[in-house]
Amino acid sequence: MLCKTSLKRLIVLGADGYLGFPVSLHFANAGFEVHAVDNLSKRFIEARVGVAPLIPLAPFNHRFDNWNLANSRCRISTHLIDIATQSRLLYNLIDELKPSVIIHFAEQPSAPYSMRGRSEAVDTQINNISGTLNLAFAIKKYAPHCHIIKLGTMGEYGTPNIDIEEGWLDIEHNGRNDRVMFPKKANSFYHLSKVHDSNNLEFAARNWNLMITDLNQGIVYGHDTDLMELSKSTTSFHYDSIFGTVINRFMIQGLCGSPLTVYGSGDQIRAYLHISDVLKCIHLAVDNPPDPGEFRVRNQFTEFKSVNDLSMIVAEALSMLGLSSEISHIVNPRLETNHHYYNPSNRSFIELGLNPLLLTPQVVYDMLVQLQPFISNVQRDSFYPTIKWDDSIS
Ligand code: USQ
Repeated sequence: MLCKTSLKRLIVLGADGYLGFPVSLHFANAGFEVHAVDNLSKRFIEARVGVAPLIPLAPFNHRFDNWNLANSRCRISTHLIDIATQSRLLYNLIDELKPSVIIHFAEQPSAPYSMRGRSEAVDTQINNISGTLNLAFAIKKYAPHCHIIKLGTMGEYGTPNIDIEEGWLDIEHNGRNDRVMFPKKANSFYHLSKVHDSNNLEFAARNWNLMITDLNQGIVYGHDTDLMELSKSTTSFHYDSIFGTVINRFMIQGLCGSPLTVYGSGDQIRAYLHISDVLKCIHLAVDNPPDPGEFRVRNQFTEFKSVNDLSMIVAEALSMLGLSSEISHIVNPRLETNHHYYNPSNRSFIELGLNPLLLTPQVVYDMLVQLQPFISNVQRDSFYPTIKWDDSIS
């Protein structure tokens, strides 16, 4: 069923995932007509590598049932489409809906999975790059005024020895000036897939006059949002070494009385944001589209910290719950620089009015309280990393 107002029609690609699901609910709640698209590939990969979300998920088309029952005015429609291999179905969808906005999460999201071996590296890049290219062609043909919001990653930049700007860099070379895309030095085949996406989308914006925002997102943490309470459903929260992001892993490890697994020295610094700030940032991006032909990059994070700092904040929150914790430095399975300069900018969202929820022991404590009832579901054998960057299956 289509809502009457076509001005606010929005498609979420990858709506079955950790972020795509709450983002779909958020925009439906804000009055958009939301179409949720997924190919369920993450569920297949989970089964293949033997991990599962902390809280089991209902089938994709049932995850929105409670929402739709309570919100008959504008339901969330689901569409089972693999945008990487079913370009015809994607074309048909874009042609039929003529959306105003597309938010694109539909990619293989795990750096460790992409480093498991040749086959996973190839699958990650073919899937991610093909899906994004198919989308760019579909938009060019059927909805050239649609704003594409693509989820990229802060990991595209790596850890350069200069300040990280928002996607672009003004340079002077041999007395001449130019504005170039910021140099990229990603640390996994997954992060590289996003670099290639950025290059392809910048080309599409420049040559086809498309409106594209690339959100270079930091590492997300957190579980619940008010909307998930309303929909009586949950998001795909992982704590395992393949899909779990570091703060989420530390929280579950600590609740289970297992050591927090700091990789290497723990001095590596990354950019982070709470899941509720993902919703705020994406809404700001929707409200502030680029001009036609503009490839707008926004760095989507709220703060940056070392892994050691994170482990200490989580340990303090665990102590507020009466739990003691051990911080264990294990051999880093990844090849990443431990001691490095790191100074990325997130000016554009701050200038748009983002008021961040920063990581404090109290914020972690509140998440621990939400997660504690599900601890009996945890598979503890997934705490320790099994994939090594320099020892991938050939
Ligand atoms: N780390 C630990 N212990 C752990 C897990 C991770 O010390 O048990 C360290 C890692 O060595 C790394 C940092 O924590 O230095 C972050 O690791 P992560 O697994 O939380 O994040 P990453 O693999 O970089 O990727 C995640 C998401 C990805 C997103 C990215 C944002 O999986 O989808 O794009 O965060 S960013 O890294 O900023 O590119």
